Amino acid sequence: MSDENGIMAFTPSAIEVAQGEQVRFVLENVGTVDHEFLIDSVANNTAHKQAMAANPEMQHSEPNGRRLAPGETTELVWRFTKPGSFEIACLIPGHYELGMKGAVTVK
Ligand SMILES: [Cu+2]
Repeated sequence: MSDENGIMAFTPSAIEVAQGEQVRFVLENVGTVDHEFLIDSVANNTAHKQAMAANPEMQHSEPNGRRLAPGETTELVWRFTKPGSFEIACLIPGHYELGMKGAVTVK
């Protein structure tokens, strides 16, 4: 998770996993502000983003998400049980629009 030069990003920004595969994401916020990592469908992330725009200080306890302060590192273990296209997103207002999203393809 980074935010250098006004560009907010996840690196890598696209991953492909096999259906049934369990992935241990090691998350590191190397940026200068808080960032989130949420795995969900694009539709769910869009709805969640609208909710956060209305309430930016919204706290999360979702199993599919983490919020990291600058310099923080954490892990999230997720098993991809369904095939399809999913998304990694940071839903802190403005971040998604500055590029903070990634594609997850489950085959
Ligand atoms: Cu962010």
